[in-house]
Amino acid sequence: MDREKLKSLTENSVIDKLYVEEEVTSTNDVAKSMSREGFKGRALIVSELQTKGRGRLGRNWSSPAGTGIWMSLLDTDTENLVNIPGITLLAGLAVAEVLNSLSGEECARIKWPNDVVINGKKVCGILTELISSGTESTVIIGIGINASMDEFPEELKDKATSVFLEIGQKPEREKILTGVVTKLTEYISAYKITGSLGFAMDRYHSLMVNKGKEVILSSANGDFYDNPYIATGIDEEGNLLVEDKSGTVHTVQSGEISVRGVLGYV
Ligand code: BTX
Repeated sequence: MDREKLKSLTENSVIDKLYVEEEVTSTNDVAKSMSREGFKGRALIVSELQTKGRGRLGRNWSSPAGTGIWMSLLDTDTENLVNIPGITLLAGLAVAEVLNSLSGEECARIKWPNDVVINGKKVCGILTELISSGTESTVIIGIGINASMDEFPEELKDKATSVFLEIGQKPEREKILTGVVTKLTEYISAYKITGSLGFAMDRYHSLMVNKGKEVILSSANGDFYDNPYIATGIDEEGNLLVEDKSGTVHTVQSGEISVRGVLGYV
């Protein structure tokens, strides 16, 4: 990652601090340490390689060197952030919009709550974490985008893809990163001011891959669901709305519940 090509982010005050690393365990871990050490403001941590990239619920996130965008945006100004899961949705929207402007088509879609997919495969994953100490809290938005991989390990072949494989160009990672962080910080500011996802709702719905589709809900603790449901959209807090067979609408919070399509992942 060329630090020079990222400097507009600090010059334009999109972020206060930029850290470009060669190797870290996880950019979210670095952000957590910074928060514990008293950092105040907005920082971006980017690394060429993550040795312990993380997904949700302790899952692994494959983060090889040089071909991906592995980053965390840390923000300690959380006073007006009413709802943390909403941030994950805004990050997905920012990534999908930037990838679509690169390709010139609406090929990147959002799979609620935290993936961006192209042609049914995951091109980006998002892990938002909140660190609280006393009355203060920090939000850490970890974003992983598969940029220029031309292949994936066997276990990911069926579900993972990259910008290169789908859009056909080896993208300039710095350009995607700058676009995503700029858009995301604008969205976060709007979210803090309005306290609702209303301002992004139409755009979110138009890019939501599972909207109007049958979905299967499942959870690790084996809760019973009357599957399948139809996903009808999101509400202003970022919850998923699903309709059961009798037409009753239910609200699904992200977290322990996983959502997949009737015929597979999407
Ligand atoms: P998730 O729990 O929704 O998805 C994790 C699952 O995705 C894995 O179990 C695996 O099946 C699949 N997977 C693993 N690696 C990849 C990959 N590179 N591409 C596509 N699919 C993959 C998603 O969690 C949240 C991921 C956030 C990653 C960022 S990178 C920067 C920051 N640092 C960090 O440690 N995590 C975040």
